[in-house]
Amino acid sequence: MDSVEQATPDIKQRVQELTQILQKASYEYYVLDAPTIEDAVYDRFYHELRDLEICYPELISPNSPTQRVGERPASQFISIKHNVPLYSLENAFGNEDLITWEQRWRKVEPDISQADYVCELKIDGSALALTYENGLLVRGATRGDGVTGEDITSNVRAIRSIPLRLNLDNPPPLVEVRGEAFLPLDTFEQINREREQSGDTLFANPRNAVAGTLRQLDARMVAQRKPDFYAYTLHFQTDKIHLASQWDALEFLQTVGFRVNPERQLCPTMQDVFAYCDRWSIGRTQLRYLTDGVVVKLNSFDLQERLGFTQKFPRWAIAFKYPAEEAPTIVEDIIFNVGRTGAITPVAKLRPVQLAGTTVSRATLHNRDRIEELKLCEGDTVIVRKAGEIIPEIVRVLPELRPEGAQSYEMLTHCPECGEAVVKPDDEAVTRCINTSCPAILRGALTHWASRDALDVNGVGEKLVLQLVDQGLVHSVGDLYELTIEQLLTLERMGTKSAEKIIQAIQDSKKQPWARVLYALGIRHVGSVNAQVLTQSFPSVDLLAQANPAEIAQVYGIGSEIAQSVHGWFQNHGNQRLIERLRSAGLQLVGEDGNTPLIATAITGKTFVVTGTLPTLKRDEAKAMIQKAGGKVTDSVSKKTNYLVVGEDAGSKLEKAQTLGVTLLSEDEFLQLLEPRS
Ligand code: 1X8
Repeated sequence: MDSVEQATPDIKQRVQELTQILQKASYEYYVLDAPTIEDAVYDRFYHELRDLEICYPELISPNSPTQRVGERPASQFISIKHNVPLYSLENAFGNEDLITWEQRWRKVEPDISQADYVCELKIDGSALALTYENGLLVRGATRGDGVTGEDITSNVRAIRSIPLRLNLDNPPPLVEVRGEAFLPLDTFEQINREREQSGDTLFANPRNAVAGTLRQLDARMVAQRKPDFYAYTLHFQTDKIHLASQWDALEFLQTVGFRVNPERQLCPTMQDVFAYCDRWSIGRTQLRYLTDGVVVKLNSFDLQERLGFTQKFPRWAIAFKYPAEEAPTIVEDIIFNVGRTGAITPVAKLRPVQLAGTTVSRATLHNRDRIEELKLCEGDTVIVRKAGEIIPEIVRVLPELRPEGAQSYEMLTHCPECGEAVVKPDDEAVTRCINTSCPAILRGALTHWASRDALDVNGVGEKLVLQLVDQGLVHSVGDLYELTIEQLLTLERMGTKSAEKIIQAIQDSKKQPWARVLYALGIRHVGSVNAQVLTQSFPSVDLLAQANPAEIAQVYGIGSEIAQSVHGWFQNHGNQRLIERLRSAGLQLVGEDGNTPLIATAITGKTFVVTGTLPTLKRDEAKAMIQKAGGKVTDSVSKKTNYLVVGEDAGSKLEKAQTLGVTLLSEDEFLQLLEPRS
C-alpha cells in the first residue's frame, strides 16, 4: 500500500468503517459470546486497518481496535484517588443476618412497604474502577483501599470484554463503571500448568492469579492470560439519561457494551432472596468462574440514596457469603520438596480429612515467610481450606489446641538432599538449593527432560531416574545419550527387553524437534508455549544463544524477565557444555523447514519489505528467499521493519523507510546477507 501525503476522505471513511466493523465483531465475540464473523475475516479487516494506520498515523484513534495492547511496558504504577470511593460490603453468613439487615434498613425508612431486591453473584476476582470521558475509556484503576487505587489503564485496555468506547450516541462527559475482573477456571488452570512447566511458583487461586496478572507491567502478558470482566455498578451525572434502579443500570451497562452477569435476578421479597442464595450454593460449583457469595442490593436508586452509607458500608446492600470449604485437622510433619529449579517448598503432612469432596492429606506452606507467619508447631491443629484451589492450604493455626512443649517448625538451612547451604535472596520469597550437582535438582531435570511435553522418552520416569542417579550412572542430561544396555542391566529388576526398549526410546528422542528440546532444557520461565514462540523467532540454538536480552524480548509474548532468564542460561559454562554434548549426540538444535535444516543467516528473525524493480531478482523471488531463510516479509514499512530491499523506481515506501531510519539494502547487499553465518 503506497501512502500519499494526506489521507483522502475515502481513506478516512474506510478507517471509520473498519473501526466500527471490528468493534462490533469484538463485542459479539468477547461480550456476547456469539461471533458473527470468522476469525480469518476479522484478521483481514484488522490488518487492513492496521496497514492504513501505519501509513496515516494521524488517523489512529485511541479507541481503535489496534490500540488495545501497547508495546511498551510500564515501569511502575501510579497511585490515583477514585472519583467515587469503592465501598466494601457488610457480610451476611446466613438467612438470619439477611433478616437483621432488612429490619435495620426498614428502621431507617419505616414508610416503605414493598421493596424489590436485586441478587447478583459475588465474583471472586479483583474489583476495577473504569473512567469514561465523553464515552472513551481514559482510565482503569484497581480498588486499592477503596479511596486510592493504582492506575493500570494499559492493562485494563488489554481485557477484551471491556469496551474502549461506550456504545452511546451522546455520552455523558464522565461515566464511572465498576466491576470485577476475573480469570475463568479453565484459564486459571492452564496458567498454573504453564507455570509448573516453567518452574514458577503456582498461583494459589484464581483471585491471586487475576490480581497478579493486573499488576503485570507488560500489558501483552495481560492480553495473553485473557482475564474477563463483569460490570455491576454505574455512576454518571447527566440529565439526559434517567435510570431508576440497579436493574435498569445493569441493563444499561449491557447495552453500552459491557458483559453483565446473566445470573442476576429481581427478587420482590426476602423469601425470593433466600431461594436465590440457596439455589446458587449448589449451582455455583457448575460455573466457569469462582463465586464466594451473593450480593443483595435494594433495587430502587431513590431508596438507595435515602438510606446512604454507614462509616464503612452502604446500608442498601449486603454480601451473603457461602461458607468456605474449610476443616480442622492436625499437622503430622513438615517435609521439604526440592524442585528441579532448586526451589524448596515446605509441605505439611496432615492427618487425612474430607474436604470439598476429596481427602486432603497434604497442604502447601508455600515458603519460609508463610511458616513464620503461621508460627506452626509440631502437632498443631490447623484449619485447611480448599476453595476451587488446586492445592489445599493452611489458613490458620489454633494455638489453644497446641500440645504442651511442642517444638516450632523452622525453615531448613541446608538442602535435605545434598546437605549444601540453601539461599534465600531478600527480594524473593523462595528458598533455593543452588548446588548444580544436587541429586534432587538432577532428578528433576532428568524427569522433566523425559516428560511427555518435553522429549517424551518412554520408560524414563521418576523411578528409573531415581535409580540412575543413585547408582551414579547419570550425572547430567547429556549422560543419558551414552547409557548402554549393560549399564541398565546392573539396575535392580531390569530385564534385557526393558533395557533395550529404554535405550531405543532415548535414541528416538534425538528426533524430537528443536522447540521440544528448548522446553526440555528446563530454563526458568520457558514452558512449552514460550519454547514454541521462541523457536519461531530463533530457529536455531546458536541464534538464541547469541541473542541479547533486548533481542529476545522483541518476540511477541516474551517479556524482559523471560528474556533475561534465557540469556542468563546460555551464559553459564556448564550449560554451554551441555549444548555441545547434545549437539554431538545428534539432537535437533535447529528448526525444520520442510525436511531441510534451516541455515541461519543474518536474515533469520528479521522483518523485510521489498520495493521497486531489482536488477536481477523478481520481487516475489526475493520475498521467497527471505521467508526460506526464516525472515518475515510485510507489505508496508513501519517501526518494526528491519530492512527495506530497494530497486529502481521505489516510491513512498523508500521515503517512509528513510524517515523511520530503516536500513536500506541493494540487491547485492541483500544477497550478501543471505550467506550463512559462520
Ligand atoms: C463486590 C462485588 C460485587 C458484585 C459482584 N462481585 C463482587 N465481587 C456485584 O454487585 N454484582 S459488589 C462488590 C462491592 O461493592 N464491594
